[in-house]
Amino acid sequence: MSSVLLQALQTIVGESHVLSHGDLSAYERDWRGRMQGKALCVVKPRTTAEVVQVVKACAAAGVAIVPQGGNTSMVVGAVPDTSGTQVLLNLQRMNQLRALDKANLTLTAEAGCVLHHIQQAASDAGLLFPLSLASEGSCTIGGNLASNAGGTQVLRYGNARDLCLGLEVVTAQGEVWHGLSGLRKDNTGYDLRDIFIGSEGTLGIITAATLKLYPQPAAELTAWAAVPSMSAAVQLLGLAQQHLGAGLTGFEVMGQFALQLVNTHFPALHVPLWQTAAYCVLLSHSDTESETHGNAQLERLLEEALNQGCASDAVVANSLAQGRQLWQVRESISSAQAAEGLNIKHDISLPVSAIPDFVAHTDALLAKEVAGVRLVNFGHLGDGNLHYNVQCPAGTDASAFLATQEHRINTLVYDAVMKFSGSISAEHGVGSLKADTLHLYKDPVALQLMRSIKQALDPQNLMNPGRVLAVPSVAAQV
Ligand code: FAD
Ligand code: 2HG
Ligand code: ZN
Repeated sequence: MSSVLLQALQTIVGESHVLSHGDLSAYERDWRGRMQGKALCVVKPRTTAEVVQVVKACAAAGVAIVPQGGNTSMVVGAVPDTSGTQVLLNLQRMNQLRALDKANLTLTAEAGCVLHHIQQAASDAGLLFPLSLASEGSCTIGGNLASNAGGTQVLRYGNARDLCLGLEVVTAQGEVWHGLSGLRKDNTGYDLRDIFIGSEGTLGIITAATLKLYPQPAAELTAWAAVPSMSAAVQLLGLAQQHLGAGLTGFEVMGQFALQLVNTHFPALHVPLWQTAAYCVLLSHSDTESETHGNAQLERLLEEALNQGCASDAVVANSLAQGRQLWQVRESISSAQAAEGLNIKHDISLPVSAIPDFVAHTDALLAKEVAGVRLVNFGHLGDGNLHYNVQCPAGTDASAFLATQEHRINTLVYDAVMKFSGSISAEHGVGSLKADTLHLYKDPVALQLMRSIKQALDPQNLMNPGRVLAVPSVAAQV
């Protein structure tokens, strides 16, 4: 059967775009090195019509499909399992910009367009596409929407869901939903777009999207501040909101050990003030008037923060280039963590007001329960989103540590997240890493509704099976 399917897929997309031999680790291994899968083959369609044919051929053969964009998922969402039976559908060849409507402030792009190219196309037209992630040089807009990505400008512009007006989707049955509307208002029933956004490839294949654009700000300014504690960081956030209003586009917090890792693994980068305080904050301000006006506002904010004691020191970038260097430090934390070794990630969401108590409680709990554990705590504080990550004790074997401690650490952290009314995924999604955990922390009625949607849209369970909703065990089915 599999050789018949392989031949059918070769006929649809062309022989050279079906890969089944050689080193396929770029497709089969996830970015974090948590999973090495094995695909039946990697299929790279060029058009929506080809995706339709691929989906129909797989459905007829009863073969599962794993959609993949840039393969930067943090939750093992986009690589096949180890069975060698799943077709990996890589969308990277679907990389055309279909339209840019300046008056409507919209851009329509195919799913495989790399995020950075979309940002560039908007900028070339004198506009802004504000979705911004450290992986933007390789992640795709299809992957961003499928995982409802967040990033560093959510505070001002929202997450991927908020930036999307319409979708084109190939359903699990191989039909095309032509939903590429550029409408900002459309109350004609259930919002199908919002069902596919964040569905992590489990309901259908996103083949194109119509995205919201914004005017470019007159000036972009960046500041870095050392802060004595997490509660001081939250106090500084409040001040920044008061002083900068909608101009505050990003507010990131970085713990000392996270910055130490950047300092160690990227010695060419200058990491300011990291040795002087428990945390540093990076904030960006998009001013609609001018650089001089924006700078003056930032200076006033920082002066007040220093006076109130919620910052102990601060620098304002004196050029766009210097601002970019500060952001590079922040965006290198994930790679520095990877260079330090395998690790445990907790991409958690909390009410901003609860974050200082959550951190005090959970830092102490982990220090007591897991001797020597190293916390890499950073994230999008302005959105209430922490990357509360865990590195094994120095000098220990990371794989062995994860094998024995990951489940226990996850339970400690996620139970604490629940205690403080949070969520176990803020922006990375569930993937396969959290699929077995979700049912412990999600409302049972919500889970039942999600299963009903999955059953209605993908009754054969062929779209990225085992992601988001774990396959129920036989015992659970009876
Ligand atoms: P993939 O990893 O290929 O896929 C992600 C999920 O979407 C998978 O479940 C996959 O099956 C599905 N999928 C992909 N394409 C499609 C499609 N066309 N149709 C249907 N389903 C599809 N995430 C954040 O939210 N914020 C961050 O700040 C952030 N920073 C990151 C920094 C680094 C260094 C890295 C490596 C990752 C980061 N991520 C972040 C995680 C990741 O980059 C994002 O989730 C990104 O949106 C994934 O895009 P991708 O194209 O790589 O998708
Ligand atoms: C970021 O904010 C990403 O840099 C990655 O979401 C977070 O590595 C992580 O845990
Ligand atoms: Zn993040």
